[in-house]
Parts: sequence; C-alpha cells; structure tokens
Amino acid sequence: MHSNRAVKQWVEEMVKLTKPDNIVWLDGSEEEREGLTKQALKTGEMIELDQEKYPGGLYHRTAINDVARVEHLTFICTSKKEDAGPTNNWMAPSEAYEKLGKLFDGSMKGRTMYVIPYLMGPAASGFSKVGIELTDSIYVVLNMRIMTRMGKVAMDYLADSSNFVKGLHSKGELDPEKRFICHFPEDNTIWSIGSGYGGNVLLGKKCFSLRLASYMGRQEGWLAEHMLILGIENPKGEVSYIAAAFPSACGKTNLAMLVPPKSLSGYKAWTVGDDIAWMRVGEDGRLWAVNPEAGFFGVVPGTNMKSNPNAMLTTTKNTIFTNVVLTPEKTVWWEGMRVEPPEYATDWMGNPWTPGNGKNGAHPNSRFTAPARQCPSISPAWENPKGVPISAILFGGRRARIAPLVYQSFNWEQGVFVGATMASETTAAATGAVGVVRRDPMAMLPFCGYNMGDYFDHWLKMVKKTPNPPKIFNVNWFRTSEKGEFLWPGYGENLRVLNWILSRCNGEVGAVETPIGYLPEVDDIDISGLEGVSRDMVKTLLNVDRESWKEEVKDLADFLGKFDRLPGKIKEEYDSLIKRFEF
Ligand code: GTP
Ligand code: SPV
Ligand code: MN
Repeated sequence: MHSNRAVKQWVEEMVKLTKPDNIVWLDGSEEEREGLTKQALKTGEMIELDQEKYPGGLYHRTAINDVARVEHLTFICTSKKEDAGPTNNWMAPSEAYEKLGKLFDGSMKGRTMYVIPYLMGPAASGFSKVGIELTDSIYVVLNMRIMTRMGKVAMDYLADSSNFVKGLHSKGELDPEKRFICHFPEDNTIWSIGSGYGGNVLLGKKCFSLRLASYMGRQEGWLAEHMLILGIENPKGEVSYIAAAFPSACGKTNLAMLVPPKSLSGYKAWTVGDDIAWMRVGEDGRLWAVNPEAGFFGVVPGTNMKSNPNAMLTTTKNTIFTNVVLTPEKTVWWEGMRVEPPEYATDWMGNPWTPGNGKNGAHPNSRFTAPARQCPSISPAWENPKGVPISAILFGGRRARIAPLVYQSFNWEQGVFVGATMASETTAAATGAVGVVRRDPMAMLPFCGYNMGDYFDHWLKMVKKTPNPPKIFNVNWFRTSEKGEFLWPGYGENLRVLNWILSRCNGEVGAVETPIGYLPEVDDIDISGLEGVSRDMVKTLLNVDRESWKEEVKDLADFLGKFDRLPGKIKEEYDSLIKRFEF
C-alpha cells in the first residue's frame, strides 16, 4: 500500500499539517469495514439499525447546521480569476492554501487520519481515475466504501503513477464560519474543512467527478456531467441509452430507476447511473457514457414503493441513512414513505418526535447511501469499460409554467443553447432559499470547475469530433395547473415521454415546429391506460405560451450578459430564438 512514492510523500506532508494521533491506510477489505463500523457504533457516530430488517444498515445524523451543500463556501481556486468565471466563487490558490492551511493546522490532533484510495470508474476501464482522500471521519470512510471502488483496487490501478487527485478533508469544528470547500484544478487538489455533509466531504463525488473532472474533460476532450444514465429496452429487446441533466433533487435518481407502467409492460428500464456521467467519443463516432460512481447518494423523502420501488429495494441492506426519522425499534421512516409513521420516534435532529407535531421528522435533504449493484434494475452494462452509447441527451428542471413537457432542439448547437439557458426552482440539496427560479446551465451551475463561458464553448466544440452525436431534448415533469398541482403524473409514466424521444432519435415520428424547437403532436404522447390525464391536459402540457416566453427572453438577456466569455454561437442562438418568435 505504501509503495507509491508520490502518495507517501504527499500523505507525510498532510500529516505534518493536520497532526493526527494515528494514521490508518485503508485496503477496502470486509474486516476493515467491520472494525470501523464497530468503532463508529461505540462513539455514537453511527447507530446500528435492526439487523434483521436492514442487514448491514446504519443510521447517522449530521450536525444541525450541516445538512446540505454550501455553494457560498465552495471555491474554484485557479491562478487567474477569469478562469473560474462569473458563476463560481474564486479564491487565489495562495490565499486559499494559507487560509485553509491555518484551519487544517492541527485539525486532526487527538483523531485518526484515514487514507482512502479510491477509483472513479470501473477497474477494467482505461478511462477511470484515482483519488486519495485523507479524512478524520469514519462516516466519510464508510460512505466512500459504497460510493467508489475503494482500497487496494485503486492503489493497484495507480501503480507507481503520481497522477491522482489529492483530497484533504477534516471535520474541523463543524463551524459554518470555518467551513470551506476549495478546488485547485491546476494542482489536482481538493481541500474541504468544517463539514460532515455528503456533497461537501465525499470528495470523489461532486468535488472530483464534476468540478475537477469537468476541468480535465475540457483539456482532454471529453465531458463530465451532472447526468443520470438510463437504458430503455423496447419489446423487441433493443436497448437505447439516454443521459439526462436535471439540477439537484429534480428527478435524476427517480428517472434512472424508472419502472415502466403496466400498459407499457413490454418495456424494461436499466439503471446505469443516477448522478454523474463521464462521456467520451467512441471509435464509432457516438458519445459513450460511464458512471464513475459505485453507489447512490439519493434523496430520501418522497421515496416509496410507488414512486421508486427500485430505490426502496436497493436500500434494504448495506445502506447508510442520514438525517431521517429513527424509531425506537431501530428502523427508519420519512415523509412520503407511504408507510404508517411510528407513534413516537426521534427526528433528524435527535429530538423526540411524533407524527403531526408540525415538524418534518426527516430533513428534506436526508439521504441514503447504497451500493449500485444492489439495485434490481441495475444495467448489465453498468460497468462496461467503455460505457454505453448515448442516443439522446435530456435537459430539464422544475418549471411551473414556461417549459413544455418535452421538446427537441433543432440541432446540437441550439441544444447547447437550450442547456445553457435552462432554469429550475432551487431545492433543499443546497443551503439557501427553496423554490426560487434560477438559471442552472446543464444542471452544472454549482459543479463546473472553470469558466462557464468556456464550458459552453467546449460543449459546442464536442460535436465537431462526434460524427454521430446524441439528439438533444428538454423535458419538464413539474408543470403545474393554476391551482399549483402537477399536471403530469411523472415517475414511471415518464417512459411515455422517453418513448417519443427515442422515436424521434430513430426517425419514426414527426413533430410540430415551434420557435423553441420540435414538439410532439398531441396524439404522439401515448396516454393509453393512463388514468387522470386527458388529451386536453397533454395539450396544456405542450403549450408554448408566447407572452411568457417574451418575459423569459428578457430574463435570458440579463443572464447571458453576465458572461465575459460567451461564445458567439450562443448569442446567435439567442437572436435566432427572438427572430423565430417575431418579438
Ligand atoms: P440529486 O441527488 O440531488 O442530484 O437529485 P436527483 O436529481 O437525483 O433527484 P431525485 O430523483 O432524488 O428527486 C428528488 C425529488 O423530485 C423527490 O422529491 C422526488 O419525489 C421528486 N421527483 C422525481 N421525479 C419526479 C417526477 O417525475 N414528477 C414529480 N412531480 N416529482 C418527481
Ligand atoms: C446533489 O446535491 O446534486 C447531490 C447530492 O447529488 S451531493 O452529493 O450532496 O451533492
Ligand atoms: Mn446530484
């Protein structure tokens, strides 16, 4: 384990800085997991769930002020400010190393430093990448074991190379005033201090696989995206793959684990990934997507046997539940579980809780961590070294009005414009106000590791080396009626929309040309056997309201005006949109 010189040298340096009492190098073995779990149970960091009902199940509470990603405390530390761009917080690398260096100085005194080697991507793939996370949290270790391929497998992959992402994490004092998540893309380095919440501390996930990887992807000619990957098998047994970018808590996990409705029972859906896609151009000129993760860190509230049975079945064993309700019988409960609530229990904060006391028992951003291989719908291709070929890319978010249920872009460039200008209502996945509409380009606003203008340019250029690019679509499962009710049933029924999308990819169905793109004919969305949705409702769902779009393009002009490096092509697409509307 210790034979890699670059690793050894860097760990020694970080030990000098953080001054842990002990250092433990992890190999990923089962005995190691048992030992760490025992220790975490002893200190109360973890609570053991009923092992008959949840074999291998653990429960954890984060600090009350540490329950989501902190976008205002997340920094991209490039030597030039312009390279971080107008949508990222920036700190000069020297300033960040100094500022965080002071916080890390002695931060592991009296604690153990765990050295976690991990691999993002399948072990058999030449595209995978190694990271090492140093942390003083057993919770982080146990989560990283599920979310990544961890231990010996990663050190073997690295061999004697010095090409690995250096991640340093310490809980510090869990003080929001001393909490920083800093990325140094020029140094392959991540420093995170003062938090114990998933997205801030599982450094293989957003920090490496999106922020640093997006930076690497631009240099190396590929894409690292906040996307689910899903295979749809038609009744003839043919499988087509889609990748979809929705902002945090906007339906990626749910779509990735879709269960076809009864009336479409000839179809099968195969989960490849639920959060992150690394996409490269294959020898056949198509775009191929790999899920770099090995587990799911999914939103819990609202998950039930009707909305997402695959997630429910995935989490019956070897799962860590964070910030949900804990019952006296050591089982878990949450809002929207569709199971009788316990008479009394303990809420996510550790306080006594009874149903109907007016408070959420589970935090809205409570999460499960579960191994991907346990998912009943896991695709046989999910660990393919080269990934799966993508036929369609979907963008989407929560939009109560504006965006129709689905539309197709005219071509790649306009599709990039659609992705670049998408907006969504904010959710509990990050701290701050919930339900506020904001622009979230490609669902990457919080995750792009460089100047977003350059990122648009990279997307535009990708098509030049992709002779058979995926078609680009926009979807919106969240359109509401005047009364504020969802018009579309969503979840498994979303397959009806995916079928239209795949028919378009195969040239099997026509479309209506509108100023924003190609829309389905009302009767081309199959609603047979779908209760509660009339043809008129589909018509409403597909409506493109001229007056609302007039407002939308005004807001868009403001948004695009913020970019110092906006590609000319995006501006051209904006002008064309206005022209097509004849505003
Ligand atoms: P991150 O893990 O934060 O990146 O989120 P995600 O995009 O994977 O979100 P997820 O699938 O966990 O969905 C979050 C919320 O959206 C849950 O409350 C779901 O119930 C809700 N949701 C998901 N799909 C649908 C849908 O098709 N229709 C409606 N109305 N709600 C949905
Ligand atoms: C998200 O917020 O988009 C997540 C959860 O997927 S976290 O890992 O916290 O980023
Ligand atoms: Mn996510």
